[in-house]
Amino acid sequence: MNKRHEYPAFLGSELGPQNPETSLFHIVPVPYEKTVTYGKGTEKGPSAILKASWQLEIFDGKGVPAERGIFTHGPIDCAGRAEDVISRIEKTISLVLSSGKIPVMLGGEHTVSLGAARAVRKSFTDAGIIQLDAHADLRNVYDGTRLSHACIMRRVHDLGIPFVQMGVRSLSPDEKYFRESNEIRCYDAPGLNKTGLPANWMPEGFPKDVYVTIDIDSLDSSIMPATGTPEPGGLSWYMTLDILMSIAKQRRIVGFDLVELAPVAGLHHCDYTAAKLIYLFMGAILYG
Ligand SMILES: [Mn+2]
Repeated sequence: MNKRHEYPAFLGSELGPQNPETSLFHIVPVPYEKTVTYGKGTEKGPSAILKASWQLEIFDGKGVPAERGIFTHGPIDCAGRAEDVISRIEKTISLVLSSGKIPVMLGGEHTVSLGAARAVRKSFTDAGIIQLDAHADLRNVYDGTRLSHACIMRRVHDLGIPFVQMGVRSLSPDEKYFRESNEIRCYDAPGLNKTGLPANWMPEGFPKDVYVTIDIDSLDSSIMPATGTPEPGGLSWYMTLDILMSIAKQRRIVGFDLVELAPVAGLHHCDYTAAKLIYLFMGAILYG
């Protein structure tokens, strides 16, 4: 199938050709899947999100985020060794960041966020990451590799980037110990569901520049079954929006990604949910 058809521009139904130099948002599709352990299909995630974006209402209730320009890059070449793919991601995200634009990466398995984290680390002396995820992703090695989707936040920790975890409800005893011994700030799903988002959740002194990684499995599995490792007891749609708005209000978002969508035939509402979350977050970034 030709790539243009497989990877249509985000909101291409509404927008004419977009100029990369004047577009604030740069969509970077990364159809990468190597270490997924349970349900497969994340390499189809970017394509499904782009296609679903054609169904979005361009007015988000407050304004039209698309007016600031949304340029869609061709998909990153995901052939070859994991390390090579991650380097390609880092290169592309670095280029977007250095031109003062906001990269919006579409995964692919969560491993792709390491390329973005490296780019963010290089471009900003002091940046933090906020992770929405059902899993802690803090394993040092998983299935024999340090570049597994289950290790992504451990690699971020190795880079010396501070981060906050939100929505977690599945982790190993080692990950729990690692969190505690490294004083990693976390707002796990059980607490968020019981008491809501605390007013002063942002750690004091957390960097001003923030990259957000949204693992779509942070959403409750009843509304997001289309992911490799769905977990019950997750975040509601509105809790997720509250978190994203709260981040956008308090910090400068330098980029974000949405990963781990594994489209299921017939469940197109999941693809649409992912596309809508991305578009609403663009709006939150613009309007604070
Ligand atoms: Mn994850």
